[in-house]
Amino acid sequence: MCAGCSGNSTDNGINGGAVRHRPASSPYQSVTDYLSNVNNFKIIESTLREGEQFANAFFDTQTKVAIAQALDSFGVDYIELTSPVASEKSFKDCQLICSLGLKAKILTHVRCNMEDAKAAVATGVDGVDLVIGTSSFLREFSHGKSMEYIQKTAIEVIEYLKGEGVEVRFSSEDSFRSDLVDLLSLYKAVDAAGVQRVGIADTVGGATPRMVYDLVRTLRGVVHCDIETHFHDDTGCAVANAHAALEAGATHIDTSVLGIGERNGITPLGALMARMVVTAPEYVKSKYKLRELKALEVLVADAVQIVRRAELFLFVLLFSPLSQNIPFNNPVTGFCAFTHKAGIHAKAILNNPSTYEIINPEDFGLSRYVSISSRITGWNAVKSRVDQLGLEMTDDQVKEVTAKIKQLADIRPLAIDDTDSILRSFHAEQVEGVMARL
Ligand code: HCA
Ligand code: CU
Repeated sequence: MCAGCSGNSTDNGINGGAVRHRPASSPYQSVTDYLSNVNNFKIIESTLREGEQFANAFFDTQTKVAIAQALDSFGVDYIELTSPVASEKSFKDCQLICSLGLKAKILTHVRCNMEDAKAAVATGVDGVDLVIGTSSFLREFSHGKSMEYIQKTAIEVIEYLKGEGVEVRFSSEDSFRSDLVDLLSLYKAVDAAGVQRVGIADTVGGATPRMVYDLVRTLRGVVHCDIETHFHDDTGCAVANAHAALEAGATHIDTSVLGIGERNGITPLGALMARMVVTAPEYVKSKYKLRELKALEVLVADAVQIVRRAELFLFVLLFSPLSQNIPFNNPVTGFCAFTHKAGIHAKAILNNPSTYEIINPEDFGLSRYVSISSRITGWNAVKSRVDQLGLEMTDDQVKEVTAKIKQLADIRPLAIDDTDSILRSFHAEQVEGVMARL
């Protein structure tokens, strides 16, 4: 909801009744073949691991606990934590979060070696996410290990972890720039060794949905275990790639709140919810507490101060303090995500919100806002506001006052309060005129 308009949402009670589906004749139906998991996927939430790699992130213990509890309440399946070998505090915080008794399974993310695996087990996690770079870039310029060495170590570490009774996932960094034959043989071997999941990661954010579909589909034919996917957003494809991965048979998607992570981060939890609530509404609405999304995002955004101070000042000045730290055009929770402005849009929205909305804001505990304070405002939207304010006006009068609003909005930006004053004084003048004539 727009800030200037808190509490003034033009919700005329038709939201709930709106039927939100594609016209029967549309060729663009979502693909639900035997491979697809769009109706049945799990979230591995990595705000407390990948998110800690975000440039601005510093989570103290209390903040980590608050984020873990909020994620758990929202309904994510897994919470992934920073490696316990990263620092003493990381180890202790991991132990603490494991002891909270959350419904979500707790994972930690470690390099594929015995020392890290042992530290992970010592924290009491439910599962361990193993990772090693397999692309020629990383093998040559990062760890310097051969594929044979990677496979041998992986099997040893997996066997150790299985013996300890924890869930195991094996993933390769930079999967999309790794040799396909190498990658598939490695995954076949770790699958045979009994991992619960293999993971593929677009570490540099260079993959397209088509590349993702092809790789996941190929992998689906090679391994029996679940398939987790991890997409960086350097080229803006992270949500689309996650969707393509599910269509191709992936079972788990990595997310972080607001997408925070290394560089510009990974698939954002909220944007994925927006995508999937449209693709698989029953599944998403029954599984995740969508109404808690905004509070969760505010919690994380505040913890990392996503908006720089100067911008923050401007935001507070212009918009609601509630949305100050969430990017303005964020799916669902951005301040203008459900704001309708052009007269043509406003008119249709007031008749049926599905005309210009693919998502129902009420599913997320939010409201739409129909802007009536600009030069592109139409009289239908103004009429709806007039009715809300309880001012009696004929259609001709509404058209006249709309012309006044547009005239003023041509000169300067108007806030909702300005527009309401124009409506009220115009109404008062009309009433006085009638009285004077009596
Ligand atoms: C990194 C590691 C990782 C790991 C992903 C995974 C990546 O920070 O480089 O474990 O699947 O993007 O490759 O986040
Ligand atoms: Cu990553």
